[in-house]
Amino acid sequence: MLVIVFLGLLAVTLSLDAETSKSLYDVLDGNKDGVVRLNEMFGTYNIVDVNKDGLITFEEFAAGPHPGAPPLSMREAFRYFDDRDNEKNNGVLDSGCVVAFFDDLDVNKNGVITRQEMKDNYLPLFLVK
Ligand SMILES: [Ca+2]
Ligand SMILES: [Ca+2]
Ligand SMILES: [Ca+2]
Ligand SMILES: [Ca+2]
Repeated sequence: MLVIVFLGLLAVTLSLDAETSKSLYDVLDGNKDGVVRLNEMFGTYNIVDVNKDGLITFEEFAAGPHPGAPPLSMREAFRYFDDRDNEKNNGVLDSGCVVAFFDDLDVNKNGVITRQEMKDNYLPLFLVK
C-alpha cells in the first residue's frame, strides 16, 4: 500500500516537473527556433529585472518565470542562483547566474540548450545540492 502511494506521488512529481521545464523552456526560447542560446537567456534575465538596475531581487524573481513549482520552493530556486552568480549569497542575483545556469544546462557545451538537455538536466540542478 505504501509503495503504491509512493509511486503515485512520484508520478505526480515527475509530471509537474515536465510541465515546469517545458513552460520555462518556451519562455527562454524567445525566438521560438527550438534551441536556447545565451543571449536569449540574458533576454529573459532583463525581462525579470523589472526595474532595470541589473540585479534581480527575490521579489522580481518570484514575479517572473522561474523554477518554483513543487517539489521546488521558490526560495530554494532563488538560493540556487544566488549561489552561482558573481556576488554569491548576498540576497540579490546578478547576471553571473545567467552564465552559470546556461553552462549547467548546456551539458555537451555546444553553445545551445536543446529541449532534451533542459528536460534531462533541469530538475537535478535544483535537487542535488
Ligand atoms: Ca531560440
Ligand atoms: Ca532589479
Ligand atoms: Ca548574488
Ligand atoms: Ca547543448
